[in-house]
Amino acid sequence: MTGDGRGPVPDEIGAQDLWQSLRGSTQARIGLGRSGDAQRTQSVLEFRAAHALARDAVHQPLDLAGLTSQVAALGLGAPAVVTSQASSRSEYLRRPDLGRLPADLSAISASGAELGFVLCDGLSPTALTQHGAGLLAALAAVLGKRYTIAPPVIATEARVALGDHIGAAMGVQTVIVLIGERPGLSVAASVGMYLTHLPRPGRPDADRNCVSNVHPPEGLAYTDAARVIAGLVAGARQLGRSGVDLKDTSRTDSLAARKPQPRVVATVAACDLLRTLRDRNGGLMLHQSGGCCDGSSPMCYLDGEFIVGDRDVLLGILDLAAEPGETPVALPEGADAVPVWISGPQFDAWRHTQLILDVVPGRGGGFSLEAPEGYRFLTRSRVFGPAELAEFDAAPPLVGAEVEAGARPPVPAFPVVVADGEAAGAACALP
Ligand code: B12
Repeated sequence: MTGDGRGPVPDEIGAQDLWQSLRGSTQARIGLGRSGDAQRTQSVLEFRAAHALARDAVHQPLDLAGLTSQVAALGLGAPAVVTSQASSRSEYLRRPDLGRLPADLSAISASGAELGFVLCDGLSPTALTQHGAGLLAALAAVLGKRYTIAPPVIATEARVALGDHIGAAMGVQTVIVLIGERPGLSVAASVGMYLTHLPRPGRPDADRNCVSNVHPPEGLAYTDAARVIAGLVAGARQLGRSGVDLKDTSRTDSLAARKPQPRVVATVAACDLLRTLRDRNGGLMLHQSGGCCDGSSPMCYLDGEFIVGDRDVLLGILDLAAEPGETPVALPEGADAVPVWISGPQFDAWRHTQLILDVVPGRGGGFSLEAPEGYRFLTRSRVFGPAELAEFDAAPPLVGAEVEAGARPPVPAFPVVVADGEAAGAACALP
């Protein structure tokens, strides 16, 4: 541009390449140039088209029949359909307060489930029509393995806070509202998710967490959004609340390169046997004590049956709900969690190796729960490389006294279930 502001458009002064590379990193309208004193016709037309799309997205009614049948097909139960006290789209836009109050919730049955999903048209029914069912499917795939999920609810002329009434009527511990976000001039069909733990009417926004801009391919992908929500759900359950005290750690956890490998992983076969034992007996724990005879095998006990010593080392917590190759989003809870302990002296001998819990035919150690099953647990080992060992310097494992005092290990940044021991690099079984 020239000093009087009437100069040539940016590309005429050779700046085109600069603007092009900047445009690649934002959907904002930057470096549009001008024609004389006016904007270029192309920019004006593009702006008007985006504005028309945004207006249409607000006013276009939700495809309720289509969404209801797509949601019903997900196998979460027949969705209930409710509406707010706003009696029309026009009233909804003029009276946000009415969009936060339910007209009638009698279609909802209290399920007592851990999680509930509410799909709300919000300010972009178009967004829900485009993304609602796909996003819900991704959420259910990740969360359905760990939590009970109530039949979904679809709400029209709805604002975020309507989810508090609906969540309370569903009787769920945590409600997740999927809602069409106010359209902007770069995206008209984007879904926001608002998570509220222990929902009840009157909750302020400070009690919620928001995950916004779900609109693949440009925005957040469904699976990434589900991963963030899974971390928030686990965090809310541990904390007992959502909102400003609950932080999203999923993005920092994804800095996997800076995190140590888990010290213990399990094969699919070991997890299958653990699940069988868990289903029959209840929560489990494993302990590798060292010494002779049974001591060289990992012993499987009912959780709490073996008294852990102050100097015993917690190698990790196996997750019986985890899939092979899946990177955990949170520490496992309840009977899915199997802590793996090793005695202090054994740890000193094996601290340079990753332990891979496996299963072989045979008879388990005397007190170990798998003894009558015709299989026994076996620990294989993979020697850590120098870079991996360096990562451990910053993250020493917890000992019994620390866990007793309430400490919890970090969420592993790598998969903890492996297809088989050899594929995981196991050199041998521990002697
Ligand atoms: C409109 C808007 C606002 C308006 C809301 C006014 C109103 N009465 O509607 C105002 C300007 C007040 C606002 C303020 C804030 N906002 Co705002 N807001 C938006 C926006 C542009 C659209 C939201 C929307 O369409 N919601 C759907 C409609 C249908 O819901 P609604 O019931 O009508 O509106 C409710 C929610 O939108 C909610 N809300 C708005 N912002 C936020 C932020 C958080 C963290 C929560 C829990 C709720 C919330 O407040 C409304 C009233 O209850 C989004 C951008 C986006 N892509 O979604 C950002 C967005 C949601 N806001 C954001 C933030 C950070 C805030 C503030 C914390 C900013 C600040 N530092 O003060 C505050 C928090 C306000 C609050 N309610 O607690 C972030 C959230 C980031 C995150 N993942 O947590 C977003 C995604 C913008 C961004 N990309 O950074 N916001």
